[in-house]
Amino acid sequence: MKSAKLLIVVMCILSIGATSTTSASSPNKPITIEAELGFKNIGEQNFILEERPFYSGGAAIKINGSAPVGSKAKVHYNLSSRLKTGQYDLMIHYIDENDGHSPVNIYIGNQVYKIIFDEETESGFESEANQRSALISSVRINKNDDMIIEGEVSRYNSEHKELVRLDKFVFISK
Ligand SMILES: [Ca+2]
Ligand SMILES: [Ca+2]
Ligand SMILES: [Ca+2]
Repeated sequence: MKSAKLLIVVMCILSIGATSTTSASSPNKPITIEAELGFKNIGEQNFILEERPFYSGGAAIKINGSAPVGSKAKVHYNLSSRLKTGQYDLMIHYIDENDGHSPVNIYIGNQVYKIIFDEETESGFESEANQRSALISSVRINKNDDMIIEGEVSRYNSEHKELVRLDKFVFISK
């Protein structure tokens, strides 16, 4: 019993030490932008909020289910208020539904990055098991650059649709 208590005390000290070390050297501390915060729709189709306990921050966004297959929705994020000029790795956290292969374009500054939501997942709707992430290496962020994400509603082997569910974006400074 005594040794168990001692172990807990030692673990606490270690974790405090680790925390302070991390915050002291923070140039590479990831910056998270939740997809559901501060998003602004542009264009004809809209992204809408979806709240679920398993999402980061308790929510994500998806394209409105009434949008037809092949239609595109765009969402805009202001980056300059959160990120300094520099080079970043960008991790996009999303839900891959098995009823579509949606192409997604990420516009940052004058560059465009493309990913496709085409992983074989368990189901065609939002679930913890369908959470996926995509890494875009070495993204250059210049002053006043914004990010626009354009997703396309798609259909694959199903009567249902993939609605491009986006959870969060994590920028890791290089
Ligand atoms: Ca998919
Ligand atoms: Ca679906
Ligand atoms: Ca989220």
